[in-house]
Amino acid sequence: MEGYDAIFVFPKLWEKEFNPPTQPPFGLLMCSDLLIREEGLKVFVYDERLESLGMVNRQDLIKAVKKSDPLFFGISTQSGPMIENGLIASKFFREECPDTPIAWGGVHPTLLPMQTIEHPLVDVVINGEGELPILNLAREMKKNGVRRNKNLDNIDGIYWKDTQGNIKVNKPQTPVPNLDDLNIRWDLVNPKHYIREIDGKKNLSIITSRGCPFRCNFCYNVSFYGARKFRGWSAEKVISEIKKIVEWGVEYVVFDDDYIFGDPLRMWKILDLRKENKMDFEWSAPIRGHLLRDSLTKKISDGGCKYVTIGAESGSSRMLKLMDKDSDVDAYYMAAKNLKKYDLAAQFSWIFGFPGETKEDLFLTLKTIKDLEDINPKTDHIINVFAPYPGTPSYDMAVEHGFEPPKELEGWTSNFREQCRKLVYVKDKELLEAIRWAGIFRAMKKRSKYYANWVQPITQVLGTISEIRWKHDFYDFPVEQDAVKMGRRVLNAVMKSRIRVVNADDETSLG
Ligand code: B12
Ligand code: SF4
Repeated sequence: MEGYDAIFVFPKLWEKEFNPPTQPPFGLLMCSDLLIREEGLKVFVYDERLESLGMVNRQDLIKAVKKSDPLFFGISTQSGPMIENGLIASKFFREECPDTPIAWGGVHPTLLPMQTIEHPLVDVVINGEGELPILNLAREMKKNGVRRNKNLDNIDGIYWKDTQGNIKVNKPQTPVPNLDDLNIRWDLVNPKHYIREIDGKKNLSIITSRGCPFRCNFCYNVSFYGARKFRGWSAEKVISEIKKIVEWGVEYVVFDDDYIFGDPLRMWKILDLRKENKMDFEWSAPIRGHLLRDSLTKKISDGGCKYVTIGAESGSSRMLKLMDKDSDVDAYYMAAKNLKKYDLAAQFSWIFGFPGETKEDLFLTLKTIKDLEDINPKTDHIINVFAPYPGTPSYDMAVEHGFEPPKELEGWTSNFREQCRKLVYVKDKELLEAIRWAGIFRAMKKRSKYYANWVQPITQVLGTISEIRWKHDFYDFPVEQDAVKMGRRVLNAVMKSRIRVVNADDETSLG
């Protein structure tokens, strides 16, 4: 096996994945594009999520590292358990190639660049979009030899450490001006690993744009891409990329953009081109509730849309204002009616536990959910507990309300969704957790067929108990919740024991 010039890892999100993901690590596949086309580099992308599903083998990563003398290693991470897994991989890289820089990029390092670069296993932080900074890092290493802590003053958009360990903050980068110049390098993964058959149709995700014209104050967008900034592939490029995946048998495209309707004219052109090219792929996408007027709902339904996801957040107008949602609850009722009229299914997601939320707000949201289900039974409702992610305006609100953020990178590993009790400003914690779990189990029961065979009966039992709770607003004695948490704790304990092995300097840590 020949060596690689660049080795990237997309760490797993959980200790064990139960379902194959439908999204490849898009960020890494796009960063790799310029490395390959501009510099002719040989790139290895390892998606750790596929490991416990038996689709990739850790030995391949180990072999790749041992046989290579790369220009850098790269880790991509969101906030959450990916951080811990990213550190495990970084430790292995440091041991194998002590003088090769380890670069971290992605949402979390961008939102908290200083805390990330302070970690001894991180040499460079990519702040924001990665394509140009990582290309320039590769060029620098190629030109003057691979060395950790070498002078990187001339690379925009990074944080780095010099030979004395001083942290340097370079000026912000200018992102790639024309996104049409960037491709998703599907050739670096096996696309089949991400194609999932759901309801007899082959599904695959794609991302066609970046940013969002809205300003919801809990969303990473405001800090990552800049408030209200939206750009995307041209409609022609979107269609040609979809043609590519349709050739692999994909019949249903999941648009995983933050907000694909950010430029409505572009979206209409995509739908026109779909028609002109006689393409019949079906699709789902996120949309704002207020857009779903009669005419627009008809238009997307005629254009192949089958499912939309709506970040509804709250059934309380007061809370929506606090979140800068720029939307009102009426819009959700309108959306549910029009979606029913054109036979579209939808997922509404809700945030519980936002700073300042009262019990009254919480029950307003519950009532809204029940109303929407009555109007349109083809709606799923996902309840999330608000996670104060760094770098967002609502994070500052949470801190004002007494939230104590982790002081070190590792601290962000704990999955916030399990951390409701730690959110000091959340009143009625037990009630909120019980409602959230009931919501999760109900949704799982509805989507039972998407889970592994052995999980399905569990979802049926838990879902049935939750439906009874939901109907009668009875949330005491949450035994089913405790059982699931215990299962999670066992998995987490397995994970912790692995980390102890790593910390004890065991060379087989990655094996
Ligand atoms: C797909 C997706 C997922 C997938 C993950 C697979 C994947 N491929 O990322 C799944 C479904 C598993 C997932 C789960 C969750 N997600 Co998610 N997800 C996304 C989504 C929609 C797309 C990610 C993506 O591919 N983006 C497109 C690429 C091009 O952008 P990118 O990844 O940021 O990469 C660019 C740069 O960041 C950088 N870069 C990234 N990595 C690296 C590495 C190196 C070395 C370099 C040089 C550069 C670099 O360069 C890339 C190109 O410019 C984003 C929203 C978004 N549009 O980004 C949310 C998002 C990342 N998810 C988010 C959240 C909150 C979650 C969940 C907690 C949701 C939930 N409540 O369940 C969970 C749990 C995540 C966890 N860490 O445990 C938040 C992240 C907040 C945060 N602080 O991390 C986001 C931003 C959504 C949002 N609007 O809030 N998610
Ligand atoms: S509409 Fe969605 S993507 Fe846009 S800012 Fe609000 S939460 Fe973020």
